[in-house]
Amino acid sequence: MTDKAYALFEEQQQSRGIDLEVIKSRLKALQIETPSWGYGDSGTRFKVFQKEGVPRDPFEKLEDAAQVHKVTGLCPSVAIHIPWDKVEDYGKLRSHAESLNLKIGAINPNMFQEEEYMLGGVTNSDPAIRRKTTDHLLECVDVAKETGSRDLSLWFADGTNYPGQGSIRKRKNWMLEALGEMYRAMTPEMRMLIEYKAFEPAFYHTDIADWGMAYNYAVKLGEQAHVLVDTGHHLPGANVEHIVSYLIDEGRLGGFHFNSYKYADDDLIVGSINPYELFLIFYQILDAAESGEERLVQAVNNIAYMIDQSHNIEMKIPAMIRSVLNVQTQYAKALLIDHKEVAEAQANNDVLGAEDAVRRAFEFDVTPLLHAVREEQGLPLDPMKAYLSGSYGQSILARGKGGASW
Ligand code: LRH
Ligand code: MN
Ligand code: MN
Repeated sequence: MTDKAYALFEEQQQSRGIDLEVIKSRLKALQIETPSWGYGDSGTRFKVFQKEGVPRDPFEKLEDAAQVHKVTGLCPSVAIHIPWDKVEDYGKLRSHAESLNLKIGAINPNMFQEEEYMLGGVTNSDPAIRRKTTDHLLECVDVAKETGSRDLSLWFADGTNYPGQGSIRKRKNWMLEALGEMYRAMTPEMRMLIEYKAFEPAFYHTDIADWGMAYNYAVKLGEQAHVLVDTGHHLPGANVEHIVSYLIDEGRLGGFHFNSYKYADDDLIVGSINPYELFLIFYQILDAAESGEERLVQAVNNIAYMIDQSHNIEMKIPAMIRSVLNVQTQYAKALLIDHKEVAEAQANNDVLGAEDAVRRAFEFDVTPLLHAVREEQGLPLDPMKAYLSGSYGQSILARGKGGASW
């Protein structure tokens, strides 16, 4: 059945001049980092729900992440958040990850959950609070050294709720001061990924509100600083794929925090609300890669794909499996775009032809392709089914309720 479906798919794609061997090897190279906090209990400001079987510490979070990698083959690294994942010995956490066939990925400092941060961390008007926050950033550089992590991803909750509450210009410069101090502490291999967010928890102004501000900081800091695009952090209607393309061309797209939103920073499963946007993001990435220009190919190769979601009502591990499979599916579809056809239509000012060449790839059913890739990699054809029919989900129930939460 699978063979027959693949043979048909192959015939269909061959007739379009698509080389499936190249596409399969690109699919096998896709890596998506999962976040430690996506395995813990989470909720909204109204309630954090306690689920049975949630990991009780960072070691157990890695064990759950290993299950996602085991059935999908897509997630060899896990981002951690400090101090949510603070441990005595990061070498031990790293070894634990390695014993599970995983690596520790991006280090995320937490600058929003202490009383002192109410009016800001690095942009607080109190120099002692700015110092404390900057010290935490420096501590995270040390953690990255111990875990062998390349990326430090920074999201700042800093902002104000009312006009006049703070000096926007002073805060801008305090931000640069703190980032600069951290930047200078990094090793040459490390990267600083600067995340932006339009609003929330600050509702009047946010110190790094959009990609332009993040980009400006990155340029001021140096080559090791890049922009992190969290797909849920834009105002409704923003053209995220435009931002992606612009940043790739500037060599400053550090990576993604993937999730979905309907209204704002909803942190829903990536691809669950607007899969076409995800597909179009990959279209821009592949368009840059296809150009063959060395600087663009390099920019694309350096993009870190990460999930950033809060699974409030879902079972954590299956929610993560669904998420990475959704990313894989949209990537597979984008790989079917015939870039030559698009370029020809563009050259002829054939608006509808160009749109059709892009959209048509989205409309293919890539199931046979994904099955073939998984089969060749010795992975279960249906990763979700494989996880749900295994015993791990049952075995973790012994952890009880009241696991780690953010
Ligand atoms: C808050 C947020 C942000 C960070 C994450 C840890 O908006 O979701 O995206 O990356 O918390
Ligand atoms: Mn994020
Ligand atoms: Mn967010």
